[in-house]
Amino acid sequence: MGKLVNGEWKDTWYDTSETGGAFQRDTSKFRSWVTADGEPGPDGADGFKAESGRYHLYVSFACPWAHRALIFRTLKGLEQHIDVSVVHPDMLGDGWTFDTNFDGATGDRQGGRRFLRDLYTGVNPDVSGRVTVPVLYDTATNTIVSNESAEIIRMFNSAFDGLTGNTDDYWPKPLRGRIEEVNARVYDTLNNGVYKAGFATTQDAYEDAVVPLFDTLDWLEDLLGQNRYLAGDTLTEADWRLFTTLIRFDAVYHGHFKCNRRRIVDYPNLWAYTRELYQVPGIADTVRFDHFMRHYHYSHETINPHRIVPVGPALDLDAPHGRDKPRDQMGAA
Ligand SMILES: N[C@@H](CCC(=O)N[C@@H](CS)C(=O)NCC(=O)O)C(=O)O
Repeated sequence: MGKLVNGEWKDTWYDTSETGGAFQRDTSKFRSWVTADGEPGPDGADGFKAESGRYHLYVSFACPWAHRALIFRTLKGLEQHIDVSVVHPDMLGDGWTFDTNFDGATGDRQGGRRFLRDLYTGVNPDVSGRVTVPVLYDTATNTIVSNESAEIIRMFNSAFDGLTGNTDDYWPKPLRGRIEEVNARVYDTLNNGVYKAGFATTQDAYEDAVVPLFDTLDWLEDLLGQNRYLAGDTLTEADWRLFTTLIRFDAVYHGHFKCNRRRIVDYPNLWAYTRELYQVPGIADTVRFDHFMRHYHYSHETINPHRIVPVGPALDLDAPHGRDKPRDQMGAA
């Protein structure tokens, strides 16, 4: 675990000394956009034209943020157009590496690099900041388009539609207000909330994270008893952003990050909903329990110094989800 300072690698853990023991996530550095015609992105940032075979996606199967990008690549039929490299699940002194001695770790299939940081310094030799996945890389100009998953999934949602003919829309105009509202709470208290709980170095900082986290799970349980999906009857990006945290919760966050008031299997609606999303065609292939069990337990030495990887809960993700039944029978699989 480390970061780049003016292009030089420093092996350091997260610093919580200035924040009362609380973990604070850095903002992503590369924020350009792929658009259908290469016009600037919605915020006016540089635009890159959507073309088949031009972009390469770097992910970790362990990482919930990278997982969003992989899911959208699948949902939108982009496999033929955007190739992928998968890092090794261990994130140790050198950060993410392209070692291949773990099933599913592909190495750098685009440029043969040794470390993910080499991709960052290759683009800007003086770059500073954390070296994170996902990364969307442009092989035509050898630059990083984006390392912000929330924006990568919006690009994948529509920019390549002209190439794929897939016009499924997970960010539909009439639901955008509702999606943003749900995303804001889910991001702060759950997607990032599990990290705030797990990386806290004081009791207060831990409790400040874990209490709102379970308030949000209770709220979602109730919401999913009334609606099939978070924004109503339509499956949207809000659901996929929640899914990548739910699918890791019982295996990793419940124990390793001490989010242990309840498990997802203890919430009938949330658990059935997790199974429903898992069973969407193509999604199960993006879910690699072996990578996330190994990554978190083995990499976070400050939390788990002996690096013992627990065997993990037995979860039946293929059990019928029953979410397509009338509301009053939902969850009763
Ligand atoms: N805001 C980024 C966050 C990505 C992120 O933090 N990824 C983690 C893996 S789960 C990472 O690569 N961490 C490396 C580090 O912090 O040094 C996004 O959503 O794309």
